[in-house]
Amino acid sequence: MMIAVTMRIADEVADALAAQQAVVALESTLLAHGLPPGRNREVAQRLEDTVRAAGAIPATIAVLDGQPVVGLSAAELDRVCAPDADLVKLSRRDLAPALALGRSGATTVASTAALADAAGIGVFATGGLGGVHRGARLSWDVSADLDVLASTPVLVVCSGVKSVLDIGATLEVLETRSVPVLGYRTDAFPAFYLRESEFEVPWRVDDAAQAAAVVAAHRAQVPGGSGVLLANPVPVDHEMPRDLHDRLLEEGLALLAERQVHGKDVTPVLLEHFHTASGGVSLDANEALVLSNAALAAETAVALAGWRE
Ligand code: PSU
Ligand code: MN
Repeated sequence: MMIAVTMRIADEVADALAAQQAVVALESTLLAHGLPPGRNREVAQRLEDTVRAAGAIPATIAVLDGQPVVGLSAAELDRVCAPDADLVKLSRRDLAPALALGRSGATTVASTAALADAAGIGVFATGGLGGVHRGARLSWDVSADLDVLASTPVLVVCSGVKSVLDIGATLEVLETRSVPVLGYRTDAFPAFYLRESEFEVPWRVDDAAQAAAVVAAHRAQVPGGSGVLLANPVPVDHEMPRDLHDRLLEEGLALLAERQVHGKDVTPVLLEHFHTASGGVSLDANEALVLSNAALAAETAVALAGWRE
């Protein structure tokens, strides 16, 4: 039996998709669980404005009252960003329970990419991709984001993965799962708050047209249905000072152990520690990098739309 996905696609997004115009998906977990109330609503607006300024239509995605919504209205963004929103963090495995039980939740990279693909959107911008956690050998904590990238033909534009992860192991999984990894104007894989990790990217592109060409070739000529990762370092002016970063990371990891934080709470707890303990420095970095990724995603989506003409 086929069950139709009863997602709601905003008119503007549906029109743009029908006309094969550029659309960029945006996720809601970074708003609801990655940024503090107030600031999250400002960033949500700036993200959408940035996508529009680059000539694409934004589609922020969440699940509201059991329905996937692709292209949140202003009122729905208010709801997702409200201090008392109390939204569940929904990965792809959580979608069916949320839909069937009529719940509301914010979507991660994994669930946003899956819903974007189902809606026909091929380009998605976020801050940092989830990955293999430190100590995963014992905890088995590997983000579902990697699995979805391996099986969903969406371009994900991000600033690499958070330095709280095991970056080398994350890159190994991406290689195993045949996900092309492109560095945007960089030879080093970025580490979210930091422009460079100690790991190289396998491929480098220097403009959105090159990124679009790789995505087009991957989709049209390479068998298999994996996505593509475009890694764009945090803008130079907003990179965190490395010593501050290293100190907060050490503290954050100790905090996780002390409070015995596991599973999907790990990322929000760490981000919160960075934001409060850095006096806002990490918040500025986080905002700057997601905005930069939204702009690059929109530029690439515009180039891809031109490719089809
Ligand atoms: N980027 C940000 N802030 C975030 C995230 C990304 O700037 O909060 C979220 C994404 O939704 C990503 C999630 O999917 O962190 C990873 O969570 P986990 O490690 O539990 O899979
Ligand atoms: Mn996890």
